[in-house]
Amino acid sequence: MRNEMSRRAFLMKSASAGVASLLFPQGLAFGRDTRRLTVGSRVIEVNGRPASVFGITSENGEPGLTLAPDEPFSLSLENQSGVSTIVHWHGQVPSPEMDGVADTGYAQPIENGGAAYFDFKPRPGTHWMHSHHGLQEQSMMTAPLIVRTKEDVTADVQEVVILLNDFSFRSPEEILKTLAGNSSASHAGMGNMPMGGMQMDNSAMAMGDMDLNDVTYDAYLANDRTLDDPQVVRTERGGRVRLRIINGAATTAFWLDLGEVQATVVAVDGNAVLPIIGTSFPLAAAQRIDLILDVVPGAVVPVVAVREGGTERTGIILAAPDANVTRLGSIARSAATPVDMSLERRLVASAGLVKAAADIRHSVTLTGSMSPYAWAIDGQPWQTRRKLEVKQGQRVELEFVNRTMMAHPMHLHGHHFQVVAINGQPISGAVRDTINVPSMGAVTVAFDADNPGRWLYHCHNLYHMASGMMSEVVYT
Ligand SMILES: [Cu+2]
Repeated sequence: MRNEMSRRAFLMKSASAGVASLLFPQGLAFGRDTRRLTVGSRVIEVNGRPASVFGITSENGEPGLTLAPDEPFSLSLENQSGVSTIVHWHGQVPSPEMDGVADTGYAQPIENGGAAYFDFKPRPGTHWMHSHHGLQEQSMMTAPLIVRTKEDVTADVQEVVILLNDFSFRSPEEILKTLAGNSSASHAGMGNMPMGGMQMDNSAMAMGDMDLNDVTYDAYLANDRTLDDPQVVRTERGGRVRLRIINGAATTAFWLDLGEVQATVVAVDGNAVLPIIGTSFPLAAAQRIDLILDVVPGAVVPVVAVREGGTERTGIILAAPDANVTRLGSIARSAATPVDMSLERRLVASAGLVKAAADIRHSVTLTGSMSPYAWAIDGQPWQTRRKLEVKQGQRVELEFVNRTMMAHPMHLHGHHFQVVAINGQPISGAVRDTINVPSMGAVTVAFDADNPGRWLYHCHNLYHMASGMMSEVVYT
């Protein structure tokens, strides 16, 4: 793994340095079957206005990548975005050279016009890809990454992928600058009080003392569209649909709302769970959920995602072949509650970790506040981070203690973990790669240290991560 400098790792490093195309002309380094992803820029229409965003597309121009059962993750990633970038395969657990991050030193950003090569055995499920460079994720350098199983292929189910985004006409740099500016003067000393004014939404406020929604957006998108002009998917065959929903938003947590229609949760973060039936489901940033539902003949089923604490919503429409579709609009009648742990507590992994005592326990504290806008782990920003040491083969328990007034969706790279306690209460929860740690709450996850290297773990609120809520797990 780490100690052998594999040819693949070398390819990746060469590619990162922008010389791979010279060393390994296309088609030589990899077989004819090598796939290609292109990072580019594009213009979409949001609220009737043109918006310049990034995109990641496969050979057929479709967003992201869908792999067939047993198809390797073997591809060249070509950067035509106009800027340097690096793309992380969220939910995949390759060796660290293939993880698509620069912070841990295994790879360098890919320059504009350059390419990088990736080759590993993919993990099945609903995953996604996004820039792990600067604030590009906010500008929609995000796309689905679906790895299908043989069972998926044989199931008589129509698969529908939904990628959610939060969108602003302002640049992410401007958003961060304004957030950081909130630390000054009038807000100093106000602790965790939510703020009104330009960036902080007046509706985005305190539910109790909790802070929700750092950023006010111009729109929320589902597959690039708003609910004023949504994607309409006509159902096929018997009307059974598997929704693969990805929260690719930079900061926003959503409540998924199916109205009266019941759906069955079958997987979270690409990992099967024992079925749970419901009509609404919370989804924190970076999390995924797979739902199965039936659209009966003549029916229209809006799949709506409402921003927590707000009335803004997005979504798509599922409609039986001959059903009349009426538009919903982007504002819900009443505000959604904050995303909570109600579903998390009920989730049970279909295949959890083998029962074992922890060999090592780590506890970290999530710290920071809206004012000053500074987020950290154990009070330490990335530059002075405390590294969590583990050894290969260990069962690791990692406790996140949230001492802040916001929830933080915490993501560990290179591993999936099982949720084993919420607020001190043991559960045999879901296997995931991103767990929402509630405000002033605590969550413990367990994982097997089976992927040596240095691995980021961080809050998946982009601006929290950018302002310091990131550290790493290091194999010693
Ligand atoms: Cu956070």
